[in-house]
Amino acid sequence: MLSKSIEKELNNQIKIEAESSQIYLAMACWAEVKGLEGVAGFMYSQSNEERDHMLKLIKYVNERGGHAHVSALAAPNVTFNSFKEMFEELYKHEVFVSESINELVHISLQEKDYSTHNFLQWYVSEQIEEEAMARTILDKINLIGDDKGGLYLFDRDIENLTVST
Ligand code: OFO
Repeated sequence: MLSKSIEKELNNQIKIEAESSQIYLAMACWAEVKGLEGVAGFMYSQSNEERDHMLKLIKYVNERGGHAHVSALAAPNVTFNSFKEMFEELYKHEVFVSESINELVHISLQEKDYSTHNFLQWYVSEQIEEEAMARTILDKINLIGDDKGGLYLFDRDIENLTVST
C-alpha cells in the first residue's frame, strides 16, 4: 500500500510524463510543418514513449492501492527559433525529468518504500539513456552548424537513432 505522500509524489510524476509527451508532440508538429520529416518522426515517437512512461506510473499507483490522477497540463511551447533551440529545450527538459526522478528515489528511501524504490530504477536507467541521446543529438547539431546539406542528412538519419522504451 502506498503512503499518501508517495502517492502524491507519483501523481506529480504522472503529470510530468504527460507534459513531456505534449512537449514532444508540439515539437513534432513544428518539425513537420517545417518539412523536417525525420525530426518529426523522431519527436512523435518520443511523445509516444513519454505517454508509455506515464501509463507505467498510472498502473503502478493503481495496483499499489493508490489512485492515479489525470490532471490538467501546462501548455507546451509550440514554436522555436531553430531546430537547435528545439533540441536544447528537449535536453533541458530531460535533465529536469531526471532531477524529478532522483528526488522521487530519495523520498522513497526516506519513507522506506522499497517497492517504489525498486519500481523507479527503470526510470533511473531510462533517464541516463535519454540524456545521453539528447547530448549526442546536440553534438551532431553543433557539427552541422548552418550547413543545409548537413541538416538534410541529419533529418534523414535521426530516425535511426535507437531509443529505448
Ligand atoms: Fe523522457 O522522461 Fe519520461 O521518464
